[in-house]
Amino acid sequence: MAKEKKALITDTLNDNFILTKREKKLYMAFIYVSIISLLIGGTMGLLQTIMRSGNFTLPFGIGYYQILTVHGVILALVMTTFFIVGFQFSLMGKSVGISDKQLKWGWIAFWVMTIGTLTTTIMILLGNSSVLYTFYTPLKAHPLFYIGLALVIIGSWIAAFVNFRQLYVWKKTHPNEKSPLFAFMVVINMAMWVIASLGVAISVVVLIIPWSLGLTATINVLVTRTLFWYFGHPLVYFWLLPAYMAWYAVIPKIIGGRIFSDSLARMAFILLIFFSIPVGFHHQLTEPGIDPTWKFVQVVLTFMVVVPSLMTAFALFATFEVTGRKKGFTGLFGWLRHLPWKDVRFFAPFVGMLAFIPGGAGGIINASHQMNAVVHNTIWVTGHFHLTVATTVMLTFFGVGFWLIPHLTGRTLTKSLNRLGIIQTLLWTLGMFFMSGSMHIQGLVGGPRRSDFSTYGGTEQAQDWVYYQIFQAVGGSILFIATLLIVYIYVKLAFFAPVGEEAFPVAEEELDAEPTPKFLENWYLWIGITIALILFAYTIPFIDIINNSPPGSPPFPHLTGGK
Ligand code: HAS
Repeated sequence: MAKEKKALITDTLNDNFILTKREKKLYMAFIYVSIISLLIGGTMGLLQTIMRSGNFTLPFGIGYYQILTVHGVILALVMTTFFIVGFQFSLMGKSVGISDKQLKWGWIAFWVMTIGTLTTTIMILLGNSSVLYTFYTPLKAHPLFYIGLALVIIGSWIAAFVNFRQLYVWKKTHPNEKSPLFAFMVVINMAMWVIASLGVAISVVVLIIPWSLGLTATINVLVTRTLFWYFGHPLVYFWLLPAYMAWYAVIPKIIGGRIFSDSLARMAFILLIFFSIPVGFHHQLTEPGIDPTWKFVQVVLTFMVVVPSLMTAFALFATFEVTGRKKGFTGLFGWLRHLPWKDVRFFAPFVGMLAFIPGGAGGIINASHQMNAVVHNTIWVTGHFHLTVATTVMLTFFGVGFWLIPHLTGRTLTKSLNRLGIIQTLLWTLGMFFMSGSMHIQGLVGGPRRSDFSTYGGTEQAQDWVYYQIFQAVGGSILFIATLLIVYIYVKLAFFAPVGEEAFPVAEEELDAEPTPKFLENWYLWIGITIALILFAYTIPFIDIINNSPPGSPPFPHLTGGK
């Protein structure tokens, strides 16, 4: 543990660390990259919606798929990963501390991820890697595009192992003590991330990079797609879990309450690691070449992964109600009035929670096999993920930024910045209402996703879709204004707000809470069950895919087809 650290006793139940200047620098470095990414990715989003309205073409031959690739890669893969790694490091630093050596490895993680990001971005900007964030084969990018992405993943693995080490060292010095909730949650999320990203790493390093370098002439499309979605679904939980960390363990403090149940929160995270990985086939339900029995198995597992989110909804309602009643608010919904509506640190994540109600319902529709046939590959799916990741997760991350950034830079959230934050949240919500709402409806009437308007704009059906696309452009423009506003607020919070001490809210358990059962920290058991579930859901169908791939002829060669 860092020698210069002093434990600050904030509560009878919690020993929290004061973050040192040196570690704050590291955590902020990750946040800076994510803010820059938001600005670049948001601008690309605006251009896309305007292009899709049918009234605009880009200069210099810049193509629709090029900006769609920048938008997807920079927002979905880069901005999120940098924010999450930085935020999680701060949670670990706060709850279990960080040593000098771990800090050094944290910087190595940062630089590896940054070099990877720059490499990939340059390749997309040069126009030779417009393969979208899913980089489905047989679309082929420049080898450096994949090498850059591999570096981002390797960097995040380094961060993950630093986090594992941080908890391990803490455990050694606190034998028989329950690990802090933040640290427990971060380790679950990073364990899930490492297990899941192994799939995409194997696909990229073993199959795609040799093929893009011309070392192999063909590639097995279904294998690469399957490995991508083995990673792709847990990827969405990798985004969601840090938002849950804030909902379970930060929001109760902000509203003046306490954690509803430490055990429930841990159980929800354990269920999320179990069921988030063996479900990738629900992205491939319409794909030939996968046995329908195994699609059915993975659909059942997908419905299991809904359970921890329902538990989270229950815990949040309970936190809000219990806190309100303790403060003396009565009646069936009277407790709602106690919530700090004017505090953006609460308001932004709360709107994110609200968005997750339709967002989650949309996910359940997607996962329902027959209904998936209606929405798959339509712009409904784009509407779904703009409600989930771009509203629920993003608004929660924005809410975190309002206290985390000033805490790390030694400044304070002023009343006027708080007010601007509320306006920003409302603008974001309005923009998303227009954009995601019209995407959902256009999807139901058959509007395709990921489609360049110039290729289908002349068709009769496209004339009916134009109105939805105009709504999307209006929504996109409002969202762009909201993006500029959040970047402005963050720059103010990082460099210009008054110097001071902004609190790092860490929620505490009820003083008379039941002790958390020890078995909830049985890592061997949880990781063991996770691996068993993955092997159950993937082994037979994967062998099947390889054995039944048509040999030789592209684009479906046998895995061993080679040159
Ligand atoms: Fe999804 C496609 C199924 C959740 C993101 N999803 C996507 C894609 C993305 C994405 C990016 O089964 C597109 C990928 C691509 O490019 O092709 N999704 C689900 C299911 C869930 C789900 C079952 N998705 C998410 C989350 C995401 C995300 C979270 C990002 C963060 N999704 C699918 C399927 C597809 C799909 C198919 C493939 C579609 C296709 O055909 O291509 C579930 O996890 C959802 C469970 C959620 C709930 C909601 C709980 C509500 C809570 C809020 C409580 C509110 C409170 C407020 C307390 C059950 C916790 C208080 C309110 C007061 C009034 C006081």
